This record gives sequence, C-alpha cells and structure tokens, in this order.
Amino acid sequence: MTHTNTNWILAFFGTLLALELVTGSENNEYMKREHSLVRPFQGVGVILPHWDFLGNTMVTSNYIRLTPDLQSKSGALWNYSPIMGRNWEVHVGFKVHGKGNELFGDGFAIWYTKDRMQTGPVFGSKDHFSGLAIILDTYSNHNGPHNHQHPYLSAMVNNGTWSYDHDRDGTHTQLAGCEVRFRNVDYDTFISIRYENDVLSVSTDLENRNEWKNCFVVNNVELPTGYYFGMSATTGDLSDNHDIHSFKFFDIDTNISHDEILQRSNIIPNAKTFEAPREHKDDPKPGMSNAKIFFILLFVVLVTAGVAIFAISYFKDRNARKRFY
Ligand SMILES: [Ca+2]
Repeated sequence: MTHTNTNWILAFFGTLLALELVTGSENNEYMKREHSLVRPFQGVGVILPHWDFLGNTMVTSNYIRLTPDLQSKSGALWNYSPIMGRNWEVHVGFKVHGKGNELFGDGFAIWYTKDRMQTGPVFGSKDHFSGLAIILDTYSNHNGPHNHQHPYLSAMVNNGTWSYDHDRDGTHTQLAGCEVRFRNVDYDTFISIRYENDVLSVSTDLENRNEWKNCFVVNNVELPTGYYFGMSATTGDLSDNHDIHSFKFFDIDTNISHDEILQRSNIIPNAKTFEAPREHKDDPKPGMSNAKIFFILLFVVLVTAGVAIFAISYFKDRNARKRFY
C-alpha cells in the first residue's frame, strides 16, 4: 500500500469518526457500537462482533432470525458486555412474519438481565430472571380474565423470584402494556425502550411513518447497571419467523459520576407499581378429537354387541338345557 493510500484511508476514517461525534453530540446521545447491531451482520472472517447467539438462531447479512417459521424452535442473541450506564435508550428493528394468517406464535422478548445465554420457558429464555423483559407476545393463551387483543406488548421487572407464565400471557406481573400490530408487513417495524431517571417509556413505529407512538410510560422502575441486553424467541405448535434487523444502544447519561454508576450496580430490580396478582389458570385440557369420539363410540357398540351375543347364546343354552330335562 502506498503512503498516499494510507493517508486517504486515515482521512476517510477520521471524517467518519468526526461525523459520528458531531451527530452524537447534537442530541447528547451516543450510539455505542459494542452494544449495537447494524447491517450488514456478517463481516469478513468475523460473525457478529459483540454478540453471541444460541439455539436455532441464524445470522444472514440482512437479518438475524431468532426462530424460523417452523414448530418447536427457540433462539436467542446476547450482547457480550454489561451496560455501564444508568440512563439509556435502545431501538430495535424487527420483523415478525409467517405463513399463518389466523394461527401464529409465540412472539419474542427483549431482555435487560443479570444472566445471559440462559435458555428457558419464557420466549426461549430463563424464568425467574433478574431484570427487565419487554415482551412482544403474538399468541393469546388467554386462559385468565384479561381482555386485551394480541399481539400484545408488555413489560415485566423481576428480582429473580417471580415467575412468568401467568396464564402464559404475563398479565399477572406486567407493569403495563398495549395492543400492537406488527405481523406480516413489508417494511421494518421498530420498538424504542427508553430508561431515564427510573422512568421506563416504550414506544413503537409499526406503520412505516418514521415516528414513535407511545405504548406506555411507567415511573419508579429501578434497574441496576451491569446487566446484559439480549433477545429471544420461541415457536411451539404455532410458529413465525422472528427476525431482528437492528439493535441500537444509545447512552443518554449526562453528568453521572463513576461512583454513582458503581453504586447502581448493587440495587435489586424493582418496580413500585404492577398489576395486582390474580389466581393462575391452567391451559385448557386439549378437547376430544372427533377420531377419539368415534373410537370410543365404536368400542361401546362392540362391547354392547358382545354382551348381547353372549346373553342371547347363554339364554338359548339354558332354554335348550331346560327342554332336555
Ligand atoms: Ca402468549
């Protein structure tokens, strides 16, 4: 490489860096590359810097597919490094799509938790987690008395003792939620999660309008520093492609001391208000299929016929014997 070339390259990267600093300082917000994912995802020789993935997750240059549109799949994607900021905002670009028009599932979750890379029953990740879950639930299990439609977007804060399940729609422990529509559209859909001074605000951009629409704002949410971001999804009997197109992390801390960041790492995740717990309802027992009913009836008919034949021949026999005497 000639000297001029090197200079050109240095100048180019210098300009890029300067541009990034300028855009960043304008909003006082910095996208942190070590916590972000931007296209194209496959570099030369390096697949997905800063992130791990597991299960059925598949990486292409344009999207990361947490699950394909097939039954009983599960996948996750986790950032390597803990978040050392008190206030932040993340923007996640995603696409949930599949062949099912009426029946599809189960949805995906965005995590800010103490443990990473742990598989489990909550949209592919562990239950009794510590931290925050933002859940985009596409399948309504709807066993208890909740009256929202699906897909449903909700938040849950857990200190490690609570269980998600809750009729499988999380309505026992949610902080707040809103109904959303994001399946099978031909543009990217986005969610924004902002956590600033213990206020959690979630908004969406699902109509290709390039503007945020408020879903909910919850006060008094305490989350420690030092947790990890992740995303996970599952399919069961019903399925969907759960694709991630981008994950952008913005540090929005202003004038926060190193000591304060360190102190924040010791707090236990906690939210002052969440919906009142109610009694758990199990999934309904699977109904009897027509085939099962047919075989039961057939069995009853055969047994009745057998008993009848036996009775007739028995009485015939007795009558025959009677005549004999
Ligand atoms: Ca559900």
